[in-house]
Amino acid sequence: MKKIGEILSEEIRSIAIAGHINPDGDCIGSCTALYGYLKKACPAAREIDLYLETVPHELRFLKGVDEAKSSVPENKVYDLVIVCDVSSYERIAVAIPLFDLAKKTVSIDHHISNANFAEINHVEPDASSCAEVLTGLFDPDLIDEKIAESLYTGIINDSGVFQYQNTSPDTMRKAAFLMEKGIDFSRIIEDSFNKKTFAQNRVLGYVLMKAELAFGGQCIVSSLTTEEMDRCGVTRQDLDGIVSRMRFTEGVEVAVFAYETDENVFKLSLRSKERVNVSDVAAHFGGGGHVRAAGCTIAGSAGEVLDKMADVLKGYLSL
Ligand SMILES: [Mn+2]
Repeated sequence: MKKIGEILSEEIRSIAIAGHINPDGDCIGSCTALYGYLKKACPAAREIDLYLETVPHELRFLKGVDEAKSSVPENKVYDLVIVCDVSSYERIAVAIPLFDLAKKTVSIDHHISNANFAEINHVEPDASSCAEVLTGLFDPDLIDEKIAESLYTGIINDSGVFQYQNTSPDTMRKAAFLMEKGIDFSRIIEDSFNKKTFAQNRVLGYVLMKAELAFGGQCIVSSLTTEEMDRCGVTRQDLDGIVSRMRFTEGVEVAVFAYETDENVFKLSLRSKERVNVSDVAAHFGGGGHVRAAGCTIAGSAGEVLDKMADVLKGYLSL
C-alpha cells in the first residue's frame, strides 16, 4: 500500500479503529491520528468509531481521545476495521469481536514480529513508530494541526524523542513535516514523554536500587511484584520508561525488567543497545516486538522468571 486511500472506497460506510492492549503513546497517537484523518478523507463513511482500552492521563490532550470507546458493542459488523501498532491477533484484546466480524480488516504496524493476521497487512519494520508509518500513508494536505499533534506524539514516544536506534533520517523528515503544521512540539514532549508523577519517579528509583548486573555487566535486571507496586502507590501504567533508563547503564547490552501482572505471572520488558535482537529473545517465550525493544510474559516467581530469561539470554551474549 502506498497511500491509505487505496483501502477506502464508496462502499465503506462504517469503520472501526483499534489499538493494542495497554495502549502506549504510539498506539494512541496513531489511532487518534487515523480517526481524525479518516473523518476528512472518507466522507462516505457515516460511522467512524475509535476503540481504545485505556488512555493514560498524559495522553488525554490528544484530539479524539474523548470520543474513544473502551468496550465494544455485541455483534456489530463494520465494513472496515483498521488496527494500528498491533503485532499479533491476541493483542487486539478488547476489539477482537469487531475484528472477527468485520467485512474487511487492515493492520498498519511497525513490529518486526508482526504476524500478518489481517487481510491487508502494511508493516514497515524499519519505521520508528506506527505513527511514522501513518504519516507516510496520509495525504499531506489533509493533515491538520491536531492530526499532526497525534502523529508527532506517536513518533516521539516510540523513538524516545529521536534517541533510540529506530530513528532514521526519514523519521526526522516526517517529524519536520509535522512541525510545519504548527504543533507545539516542546509542550508535546514535556507533557507526553518527560513529565512523571512523584510516584512514577519514586518507583523508577526503587527499581534502579534493586537492579543487579549479570553476565559480566552486559545485562542489567530488576523486578517489581504487585505487593511492591502497591507499596509504591503505582499501577503497571506507571512503569513506562523504566527499562529504557536501566539500559542507559554503562557497559550494558541488554536490560530486563520484570513486573508482576497476575499472581506469579510477570511481564518482561527487554531493551538492547547494539547487538542482541531482543524480539528474537522474547519469541522464545511467545512474545515479540522490535529488534531493540520487545516483551514477553513468563509464569513463576520474580527470581524464577529472571532465571528462565537468563538461560535464553546466555546464548545471545558473548561470554
Ligand atoms: Mn509502536
